[in-house]
Amino acid sequence: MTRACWMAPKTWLTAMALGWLAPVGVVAAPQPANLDEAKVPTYELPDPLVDSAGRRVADAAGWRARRAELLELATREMYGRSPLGRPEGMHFVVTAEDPRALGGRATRREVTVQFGRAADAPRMRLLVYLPNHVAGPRPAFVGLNFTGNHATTDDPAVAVAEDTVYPETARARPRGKTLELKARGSESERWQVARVIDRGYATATAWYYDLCPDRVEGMEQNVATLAAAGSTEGRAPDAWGAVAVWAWGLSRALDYLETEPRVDARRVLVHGHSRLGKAAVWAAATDERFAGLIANNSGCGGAALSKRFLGETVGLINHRFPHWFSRSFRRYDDREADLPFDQHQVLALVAPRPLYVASAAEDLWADPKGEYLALAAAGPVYALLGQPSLGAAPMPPVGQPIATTAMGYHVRTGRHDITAYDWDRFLDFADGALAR
Ligand code: GTR
Repeated sequence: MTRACWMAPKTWLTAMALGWLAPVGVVAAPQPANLDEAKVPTYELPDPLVDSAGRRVADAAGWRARRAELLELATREMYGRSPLGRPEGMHFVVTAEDPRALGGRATRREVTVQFGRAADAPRMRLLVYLPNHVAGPRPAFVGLNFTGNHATTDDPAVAVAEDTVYPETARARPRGKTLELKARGSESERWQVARVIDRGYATATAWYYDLCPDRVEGMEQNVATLAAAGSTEGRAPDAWGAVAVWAWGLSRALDYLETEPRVDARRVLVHGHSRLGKAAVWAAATDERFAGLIANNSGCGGAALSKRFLGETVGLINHRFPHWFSRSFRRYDDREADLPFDQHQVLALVAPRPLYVASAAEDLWADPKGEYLALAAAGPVYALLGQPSLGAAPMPPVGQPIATTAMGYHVRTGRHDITAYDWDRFLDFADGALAR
């Protein structure tokens, strides 16, 4: 399973479509993925503005009640309940600071968020850059990264944590310096720190493994040790999965940013790519302190509609990543029609806050069209709350972003990734959405 994660994306797509990668000895293999738009089944999307008793939501107060109902549904049936809030004794330790980072353009701070009083409590290491050329509290982006903070920037001073280097493959590769040096900056294209700083935004990130290692045993490690919610298979059906643990960590990052005078904590956008896009979606849905959401190529369990059964499906995701969602979500494996909600309603939980969804044309696994349709179907909630939605606009062509000050979307050329093109769109959207 792990080895498969490092296949070339094309091989992945073919393998998944043909159903080759089902692990043996687990439950029956899910149906292979469909990548053909013509084979999307007929489906019905539940209306976010009609409650479980069939009553139509008429105003903002009515939406609060409906929102609570939808949040409970998505919690119980999909992401699972978080057993933790802000941990007792949580504190922040600044481990490094440089007021002249990135050639003087930024202040870099490395902060350990200690999830308890004890020095050996589980922790998350946060890397923060604050722009120097603009005064006053700045809006910010916060998101988790895949391979360690040092991978998100070429800045040579960022600490390389021993355990952050391609952990799943490190066993098969020589450990040590060469690997670390190779990893430094290896995701800098995806983070565009200088670009973000130059536009006047602060940016913060942490490595997602600090919160919950991305493997079945991860559900009993790190943050999970604070909660004793159970192992991947031993959890209560509605107990949290890894995506919810990662989302919880994003809220803790925001706790830190609330203490930073150079950040405007009321203007922090949470963002994420792929599985970390799913985590960002859930963080924005559950924590209304986030000013908005940017979900990049987040696919199944993120922005994409499950009921389209195109690309990654509920059955495939639960089969390959049994720790990501609650155990209760498995009852919808290959039964997407039975889902009492869909991802447009999870996105609607972000309303009226700014919401941007981004897709990549070749990333069929994440179902670009399903991502757009979910965003569009959240629109009526935005409209009800007095925000400009995308209305009935059809999915825009590749390379032609559409946005209002509340909702935005683009599909770019190319593969599953985050690029400078994506960041330019996110920054343009943030300028409009967070303007004061
Ligand atoms: C894939 C997974 C997707 C997406 C992606 C990623 O293997 O099927 O849901 O999360 O990984 O995170 O890059």
